[in-house]
Amino acid sequence: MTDLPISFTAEVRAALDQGRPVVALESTIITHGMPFPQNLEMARDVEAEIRAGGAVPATIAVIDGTIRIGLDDAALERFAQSPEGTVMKLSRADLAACVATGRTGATTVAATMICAALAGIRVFATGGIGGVHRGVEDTMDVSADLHELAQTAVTVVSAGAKAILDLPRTLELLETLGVPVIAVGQDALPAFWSRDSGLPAPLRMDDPAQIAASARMRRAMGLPGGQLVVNPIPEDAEIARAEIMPVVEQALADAAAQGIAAKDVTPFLLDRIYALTEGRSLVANTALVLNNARLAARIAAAGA
Ligand code: PSU
Ligand code: MN
Repeated sequence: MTDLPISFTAEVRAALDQGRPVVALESTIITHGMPFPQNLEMARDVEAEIRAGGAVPATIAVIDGTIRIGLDDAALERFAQSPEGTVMKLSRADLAACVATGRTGATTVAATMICAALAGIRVFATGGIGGVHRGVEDTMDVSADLHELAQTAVTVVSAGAKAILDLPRTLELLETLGVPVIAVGQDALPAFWSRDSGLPAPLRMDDPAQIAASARMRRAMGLPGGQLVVNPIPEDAEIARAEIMPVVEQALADAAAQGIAAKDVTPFLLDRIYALTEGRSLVANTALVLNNARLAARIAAAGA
């Protein structure tokens, strides 16, 4: 049996041992989702938001082959400033390979869920999840995040999925995979920068205690897998659909023209949209991550 190389910050270890609420955070959003220095500011602010909500934040990454549960400020800064191509973007397919070969990588939603579950953390806050890409009939590009939600028991708090994705197909696949998609405070599925995707969300729960109870019930029933919470971006930070859609179309056209594929698709689109909105998309992105952190702390405190 190979020992698992996993290490915890003292703060996270103590909270888990004492049964206090802990919220996991991903690191790909830092290395591949936002530019420096806004990524570092976001990473620090989101941790502060979780602490203010009475929970302990645990940003997750792999450093030199060790799964790290909780990053200190020096590690956050190292990730935030990492030159392009030096930190792997880890999902289910390459997490173990990265650890076994002593490399360094940032965890996506899928890989963060795996590490959180290994660490005994049941709630995770992020911005957006990966999904079924538009044009999937040609590319077969479906994020491993969806299949992870089907098999790993972590409640993921997101602001929905971006309009760069095929949202109806993303919802269909989540239903097929048996993943509950739970909107908070409204009936509509939120679409990341916009509060309303134009699609109804399959489930709605306005009370964090219901979301926690639903996670416990899945465990009691022996149902594997997690839950996807979709929390609308705060109104004052929203970019309306009519405004963001042409930008999304432009970014998608640019990706097609440049032949962007596989793991590079999502980071490329995020970067293009940032440039095309002159930074507005990033302001919205940061606001919704903080909003998700607040909700995740409440779900963790309610005993998910
Ligand atoms: N969507 C966002 N922001 C992000 C990501 C997705 O709005 O930062 C990141 C997350 O880490 C997510 C990953 O898990 O991209 C999905 O990548 P892919 O589409 O290659 O599976
Ligand atoms: Mn993909």
